[in-house]
Amino acid sequence: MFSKTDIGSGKIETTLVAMALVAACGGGGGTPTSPSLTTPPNTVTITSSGLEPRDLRVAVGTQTRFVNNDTRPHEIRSNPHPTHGDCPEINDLSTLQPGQSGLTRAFTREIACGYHDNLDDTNRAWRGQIIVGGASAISERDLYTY
Ligand SMILES: [Cu+2]
Repeated sequence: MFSKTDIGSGKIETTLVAMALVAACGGGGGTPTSPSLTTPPNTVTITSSGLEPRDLRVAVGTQTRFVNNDTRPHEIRSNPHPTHGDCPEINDLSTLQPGQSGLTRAFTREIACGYHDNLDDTNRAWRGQIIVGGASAISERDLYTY
């Protein structure tokens, strides 16, 4: 007897796994460079190297908490220095000692509020903005020069 050699009968079944690669783009229509709206509690953390985040977008009617995690005091005040008139809501913050935190007053209108550290007002590390509602953000150049 002879055995039939099974040549070529091995059927290679290739399973194709369709990898559905979801594109990373969200498809939203927002401005890519604009910070997204955060939900309360809105917090800016002051660190030894700067503000986190520097640009914070918040909803109308909300307050923002500043937490001083640096080793020196900071006095956050509204731009422009030294009159501090743009956003008085920010000026309610007391001088924050290391480890302290404080709240702004609630922001009641759509506005971009630039601020700085009144104890070190020329230092870019302490210049940031709170963008309320749909207001346009302050450009980096304007934020640093006001
Ligand atoms: Cu000032």
